[in-house]
Amino acid sequence: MYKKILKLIRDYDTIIIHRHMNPDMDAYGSQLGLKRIIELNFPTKKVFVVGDENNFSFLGSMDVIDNSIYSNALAIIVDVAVSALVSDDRYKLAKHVLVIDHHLNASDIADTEYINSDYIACAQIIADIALTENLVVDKDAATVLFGGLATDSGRFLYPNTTAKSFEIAAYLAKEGADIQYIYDNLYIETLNFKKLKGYFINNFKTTKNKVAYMQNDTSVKDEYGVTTFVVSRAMVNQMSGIKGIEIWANFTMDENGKVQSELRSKKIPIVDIAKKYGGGGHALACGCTLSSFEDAELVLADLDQLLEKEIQNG
Ligand SMILES: [Mn+2]
Repeated sequence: MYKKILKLIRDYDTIIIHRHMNPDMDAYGSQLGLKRIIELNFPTKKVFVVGDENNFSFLGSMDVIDNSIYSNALAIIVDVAVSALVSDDRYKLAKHVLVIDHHLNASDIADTEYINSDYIACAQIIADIALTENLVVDKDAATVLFGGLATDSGRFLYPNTTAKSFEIAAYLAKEGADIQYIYDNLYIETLNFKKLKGYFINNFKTTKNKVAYMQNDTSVKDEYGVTTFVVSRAMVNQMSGIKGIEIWANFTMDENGKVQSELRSKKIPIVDIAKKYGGGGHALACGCTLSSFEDAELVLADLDQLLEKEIQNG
């Protein structure tokens, strides 16, 4: 399959690389790393990267290109396979669409696809292509790819971190990846963000059977100068990793008066409770949108009930 990917790259003079919206470091790293590798190994080709930007833009900037550039181009889409999530839908203008991803979803946009969910990061796939096919990789490419690998694996912590993940990490380190640069940027936080974490740790409550929870009205985001998304999604896991806490939930009032609810569990599946309230997600990490904090009490009662049953069943 890697040979087929390389043939496609060889066949096109212009290549535009896309990835998902709200890019994480794996999306950025896969995109920018692949761009650099193509430039190093096929110097006559024109390679562009497009999409929305955010805090991770320190890894590299996006190109602003005209629609006409797509007409004879190959579009490569990394770290995402479905149309609804791709940033910049002009890939549809390209002559051929190649998807390289490690999520479970089947692609609805690919002319050619390589999807391998055994790989913990898309960056691991890109690096493996370079390693297997003996492509030149420099410090810049290795650094951004290492960033993708380190973050999508939870700093080599998540269960599907494999020997292959470390093999690729070692390869990228040998090629000069600036690991310190990546970690320096990952572990730096704003003072407000750090203080907001402290607020969570000091103020969460627990139900009878120890569901940890927070209910945040809009004053929290105002006081700490952050978005609702940060209070809701970025803070939920301040209640994780605590002995005796199996389930935790974060309820945050948004600008429309709805309560954004993030539900998490160590081992007991909770997604059916999220679904009961119109939400969904993964078995142990899910969410729903509620009309009020009164409804949040209902969700908490259901989660508490679930733990009650667990306790009874031993
Ligand atoms: Mn990824």
